[in-house]
Amino acid sequence: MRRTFAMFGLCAALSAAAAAMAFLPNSSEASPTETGSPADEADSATAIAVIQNYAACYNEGQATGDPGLYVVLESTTYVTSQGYVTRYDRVDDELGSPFKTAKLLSVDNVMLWGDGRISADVQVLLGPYWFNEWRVFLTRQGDTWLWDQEVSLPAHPDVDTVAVNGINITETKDESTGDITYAFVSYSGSWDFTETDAIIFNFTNSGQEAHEAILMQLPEGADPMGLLDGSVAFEDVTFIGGVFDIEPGTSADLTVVGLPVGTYTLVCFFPAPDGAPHAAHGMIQQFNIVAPAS
Ligand SMILES: [Cu+2]
Repeated sequence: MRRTFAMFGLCAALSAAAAAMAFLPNSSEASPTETGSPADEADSATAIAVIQNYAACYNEGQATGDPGLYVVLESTTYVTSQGYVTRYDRVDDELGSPFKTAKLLSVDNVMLWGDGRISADVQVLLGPYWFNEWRVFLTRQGDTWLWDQEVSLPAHPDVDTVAVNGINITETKDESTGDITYAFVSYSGSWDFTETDAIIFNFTNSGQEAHEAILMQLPEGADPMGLLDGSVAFEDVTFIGGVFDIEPGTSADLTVVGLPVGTYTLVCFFPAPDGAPHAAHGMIQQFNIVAPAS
């Protein structure tokens, strides 16, 4: 049974356990192969309440400039998994999060696990367009359930039409100079994609290095190379979403809903062997969302 939520909830302090103390989630890519056991109604209600509260605190934390409101609801394991040594580092960083809202769309399939954790499958919109589907694990600390892990699940946005656009990531070495050119290559041969309810960009890494694909919108008419020479400031860039750490030989999805007609940019900032970002060696690509032919 899928619970859906029409509105943002209220952020409540769930317990006094936490001392005073973004979502650029570094979710693990592998889908879980094992399953837990189905939760009963009481445990399901608990998990749903904890997740609703976390989302509410995320929104309040972003709106008020106090990310501590939700970082306090995260386990140490989670904070560390996001690349931070302490909660304070994470709070500092979250102040600059490009995703000011997390809209919880549904919570489903609550399960109990042998390690004492509880999970639920969650659909959430980060910012206006970036659709994420995660299995969220909660861990118990004293009388509080904390946000412990996100595992990416295949995205199934609840919309009428979903388009899938395949994008290959290639590395081409010039044998005479040794220089490597990196590229996003559209399977369809076109960088015009028709506007629709949801679009899944499926990236396949055909190279030998890890890559990322960050989706952003630059100021109207800006030259994307301006991201590299500083003539386009990051403050003027709108981050839409992204997939991070696409290992060689793997593929990863980036799902957006309701992305409007316009020009967008895909970019990878991972460093090439010469230390420059891949973007400086070709891994920066603009595309258009175009209106459907009438
Ligand atoms: Cu790259």
